[in-house]
Amino acid sequence: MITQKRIDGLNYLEIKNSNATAKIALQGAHLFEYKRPHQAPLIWLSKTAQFQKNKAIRGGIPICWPWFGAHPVDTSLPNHGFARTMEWTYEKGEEVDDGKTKIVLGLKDNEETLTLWPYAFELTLEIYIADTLELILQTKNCSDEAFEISEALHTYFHVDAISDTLVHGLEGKQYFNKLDKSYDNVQSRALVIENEVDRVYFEAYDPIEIVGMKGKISIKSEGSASAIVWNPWAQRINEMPDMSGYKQMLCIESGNVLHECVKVMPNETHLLKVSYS
Ligand code: TA6
Repeated sequence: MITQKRIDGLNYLEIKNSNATAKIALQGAHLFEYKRPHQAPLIWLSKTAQFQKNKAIRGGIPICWPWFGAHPVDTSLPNHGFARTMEWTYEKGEEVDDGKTKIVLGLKDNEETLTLWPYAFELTLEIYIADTLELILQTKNCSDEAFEISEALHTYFHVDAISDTLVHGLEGKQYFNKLDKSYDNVQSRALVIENEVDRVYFEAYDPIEIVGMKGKISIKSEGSASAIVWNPWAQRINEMPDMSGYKQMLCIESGNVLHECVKVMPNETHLLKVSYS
């Protein structure tokens, strides 16, 4: 069942089937809840998250596009691009299988996007709500010249206790440490989060597992070269009024950022796929 609802300033879809329930805001095509019966939530949402126009929701799966982080040239432009704060069109919603609902949302270039980024495009997000959660982000270049994008599905995962959490699948990968701007780092063993972490791992093609005391989350990606890991920890969280509870969250983001950005030729479509279970 798909119901259109409203929370504070935002419209959203509520999806219920025999496997899961989910909530997706039309602003940003932003999934902010996904739950399975009798299981801990997979996705984290800040208790102080704000549901406001032109503001990204703190938690869930923000879509960073067509640039990730600060704009490479003009830092006055919005952090993580504009897709996460614009209103998307709800194109389709149907139960495609027993316990599996497909939602399709779209965003096309318009007067506002063209002032921020001078290309014609069609962005489509397919979300499959079932016993696994799958997202497919398609970027179609509708202009007559090639463009480059950096992008990420900036997923906030729920963890029981960050201090008892291990991340597998990044061993041996080189990473950029955003905190001290160093590039010459290699992940020697499973990652333990004990402090503020903000890193981009390169050539991160292997599945990633977040392992906690009570269970594990498995992340599989396609069309994604970079994995971003972020936890703001105690100090930084104080700078973000809409963020509370860093001990129960961990962002592991699939995307293509920094030198792993993607060039899309005219009429071509690039796909970024993730599945979480
Ligand atoms: O993905 C990690 C990151 O780029 C961090 O540097 C951190 O600032 C975070 O995203 C959140 O960004 P936001 O614009 O949502 O506050």
